[in-house]
Amino acid sequence: MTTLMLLPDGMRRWSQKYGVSLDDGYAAMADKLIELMGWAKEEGIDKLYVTASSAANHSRPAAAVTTFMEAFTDVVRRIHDTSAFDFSGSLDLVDDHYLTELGALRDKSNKESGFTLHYILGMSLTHEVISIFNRLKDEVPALTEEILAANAYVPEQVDFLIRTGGATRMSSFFPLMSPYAELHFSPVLFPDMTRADFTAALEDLRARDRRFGGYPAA
Ligand code: GPP
Ligand code: MG
Repeated sequence: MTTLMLLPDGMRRWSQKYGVSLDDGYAAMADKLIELMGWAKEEGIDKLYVTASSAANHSRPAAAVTTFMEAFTDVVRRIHDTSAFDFSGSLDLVDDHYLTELGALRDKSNKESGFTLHYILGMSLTHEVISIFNRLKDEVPALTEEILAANAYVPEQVDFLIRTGGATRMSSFFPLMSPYAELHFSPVLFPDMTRADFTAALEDLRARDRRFGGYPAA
């Protein structure tokens, strides 16, 4: 089974391109995310991680934070009957009422569906490592790889990562324990993504020679 992480970037530019409000741009993101979940299921993907925000995104003006938090929460309101849902991240950065609602949606989401949508909120490698250290420093003699893995925001190895929106940087969206994640950068603004774009991204990723630091197979 393949684990995919999606960085849905480009909503502000999409809103400007089509002359609509930021709220409408993020509503288009929500629709596209639900559509993409269907494509992912068709492609045999059973776990979709979505970077809902970086830690830095939570320093945007309050109205912009509300816009993206509402849109991401709305997706879960619409899909929790048909998919499992989970979330993790720098949750201290997120308003309590969203955490309460997302927690309730997680609890009643469909655990039997065979497909999980998992949001990472407030992504930041530094926040992540610092919070793990501060939480455990009086309880364990030293940080180990096992402790990091058990407490990481993304609780498993990510195989493939797709970033839309044209930027070829990771910002702080890197999954800590996935050093061999294969990266695909798409110029498409996320709400414009088509099935063909998604297929092309997966074809590119599946063609990669994955060696995990070793020599190629003889
Ligand atoms: C950014 O779109 C998207 C989010 C806040 C979701 C998570 C962030 C990622 C970068 C994956 P935007 O508002 O930054 O649009 P633009 O890139 O057009 O400025
Ligand atoms: Mg952006």
